[in-house]
Parts: sequence; C-alpha cells; structure tokens
Amino acid sequence: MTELTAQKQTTLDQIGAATTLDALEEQRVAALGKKGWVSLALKTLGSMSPDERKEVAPAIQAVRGEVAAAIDAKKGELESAALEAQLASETIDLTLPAPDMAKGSVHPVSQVMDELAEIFADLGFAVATGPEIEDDWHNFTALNMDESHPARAMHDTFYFPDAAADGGNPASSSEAVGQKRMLLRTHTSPVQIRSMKEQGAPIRIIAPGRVYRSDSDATHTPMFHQVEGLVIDRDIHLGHLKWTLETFFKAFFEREDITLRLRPSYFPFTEPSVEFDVGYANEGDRRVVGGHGDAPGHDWMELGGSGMVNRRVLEFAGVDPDEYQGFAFGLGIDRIAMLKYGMNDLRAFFDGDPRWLSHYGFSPYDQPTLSAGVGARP
Ligand code: FA5
Repeated sequence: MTELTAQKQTTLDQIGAATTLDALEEQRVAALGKKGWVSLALKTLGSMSPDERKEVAPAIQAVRGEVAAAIDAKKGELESAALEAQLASETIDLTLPAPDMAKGSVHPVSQVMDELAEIFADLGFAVATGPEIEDDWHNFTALNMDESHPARAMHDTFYFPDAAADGGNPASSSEAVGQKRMLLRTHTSPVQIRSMKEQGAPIRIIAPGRVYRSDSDATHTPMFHQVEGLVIDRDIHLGHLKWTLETFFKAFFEREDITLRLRPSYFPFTEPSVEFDVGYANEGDRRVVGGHGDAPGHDWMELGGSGMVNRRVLEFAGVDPDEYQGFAFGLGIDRIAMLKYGMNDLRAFFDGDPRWLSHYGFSPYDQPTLSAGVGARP
C-alpha cells in the first residue's frame, strides 16, 4: 500500500507538471492503460484472500479515481489554454483595409424583381410562380386563345419538337390533349390560370418570371421577364387597375410626377383591354421617367398590357364569372429596369459582360425596403 501511495504521488506530480496533451496522455497510459501500474495493481486482487481483498480493493479503486480525476482536470486546463492561444493568434485587426477580392453583384433584373415584390407585398399581393416549360392549354387555350386564334401568331412561340411535328399549331382545345403539347411560356399569364385553379377566388397575386419569344432588337430579346398581376374579387373595376398601376409606378420610380397613359387595346384574355405607357423625357441619350409623354422632348414607353379578366378565362379557371370579376396586367420587367436605371439596349442585359455588370450591378447589401426607399444606389 505504501508503494501504491508513493507511486500515486509521483504520478500526480507528473500530471501537474504536464504542459502538453501528449505528455498527459503518456501519464494516463502509464497509470490507467492496460499495462499501467493501477491496472496491474487491480490484477493482483485475484490472488488475494477474500478478507485481504476487502481491505485492499477500495484503496486501489480510490487511487484509480484520484488519478483519473487529476488527468481530467489537467486535460480541461490544457484544452482551454490551447483554445485561448488559438484565439489570441487568430485575432483580426478590423481597422486594416479590406483585402482586394473579386466581388459579386446583383443583376439589375434581380434587383428590380426584389423591388417590385416589396412594393406589391405592401399592397397586399402574394407572389405566385408557374413553370417556364408550359403546356399549350395553360399558355393559350385557357386564356381564350383556341387553336385557330390569330393572337397565337403574335407570340412567336418556341414549341418543343413533338409540337413542331404538328406544325406548331395544335389541333385540339381539350385540357387533356392541350396539356401534353409543350412550349416555352410566351408570357406570365398562364400563372393566372394555375393560381385561380389552385386557390379559387378572391385572389390577389403577382407572378414575376422569365418568358420566351422568337424576337430580337434593342427593346426585344428572345428571353425576357414579365410580372403578371391578378386581382379577382366581387366588386373590382377598371378604376382599381388604374390606381394599382399608378401607385406601383410612383413607388417604383420614386417620384410623384408619373404620367400613365392607358390606350384601348386587345387581348383575348381581357375585356376591355388597355395597354399602358409611361411618359419620359429624353435627356441626352438618357431617358428620364416623368412628365407628359406628349410634351416637347418627351415620349411614351409601352410597359405592359392589362384589362378586366375575360369571363371565359374565369370559367376555364373554375371561377364563377357571375360572382367574381377582376383585373390582370402583364408588365415588362426589363423595360422598367431600363427606364429606371438608364440603360439603352435590352440585349446587353443578357450578354453576361462583367464590365456591364460592374457598371450597372448592385451591391448584395442593397436590399430594397419601402422605409429606406426601394431604389438601390449603384
Ligand atoms: C402580354 O404578354 C400579355 N400577357 C400582357 C397582359 C397580361 C395583358 C394580363 C392583359 C392582362 P405583350 O405581348 O404586350 O402582352 O407583352 C407585355 C409586355 O412585355 C410589353 O408591354 C413589353 O413591356 C414586354 N415585352 C414584350 N415582348 C418583349 C420582348 N421581346 N422583350 C422585352 N420585353 C418584351
């Protein structure tokens, strides 16, 4: 026992003196490991008489407990010292200039989508989505454009190959057949149908997203972005549409002198239909929104189409047109981005040129909020 007590004291001293976790582990193996002196002492119990064992066993177990506790305590001490040392060596001097690293920026279209979602959310609109690879029924038929409707031709549709084999001019208007004929959606209006079928009425949504048409010049690109708006309720009229568009444009362009021009138009899915333009001034090669488009040095830019939802469309979408009515609009997102941020050519939006992006892109930290102003400062 005296030998055990002496050995214990030596081990406790060595544990106390250990300065690294490795040195501590050596002490643990030498004492408590399979061939360690505590383990060997425990093995001697087998050859003792029961009385002797009764006396010696608790003493060895006590030594074992003491050594194990000392190792644990020292381990905790060494680990927190190592952590302290690491924290001290890794401190950052926040007063140093930031390293010159490549920075990403937000594309103007994404920025504008965030801005308009923020404004419409404030007007009580939810955001809805639909597929870009759409079927013929949702893109055309349910929007009151059956297979022989001339308005289909205006959309310059990209059909998928099996539809092209039909001459790109589907021969059936039934939902089951029409749903199989696939195309790239030519507008966001099919989301009207999908949302009304899913949610019924009343409904108040916007649906921003990509659309595709075989079209290209300075103000037309084969892929562009639209935002659809749809409000269906019991007493909705054209005045609500005008107020909504005006309120949106004032908030979006952050000025009160917005002049909106509504022109009678035709869309198969709205009746009556109106196209809306916004007045802008030509200042050098920059277009600045505001003022009357007919004033000297001013002009109009067509931004979208709209109207009261045709009752045939409500029927296709499963909404009772005798109970509900409402308005819809479709707005070119790229066009409003051009007007707000002074870009001249729509095609540059999709060139992926980093110089253009670093000139027109936005900081990821520039989150649009109504309180701080939706417009980002490039
Ligand atoms: C439509 O697409 C209708 N779905 C809009 C609508 C919705 C009317 C709901 C009524 C009710 P339109 O083809 O005119 O309409 O396109 C709407 C807007 O999208 C245009 O005013 C324009 O701003 C934008 N646009 C159209 N074609 C292009 C293009 N190739 N490139 C960029 N923007 C385009």
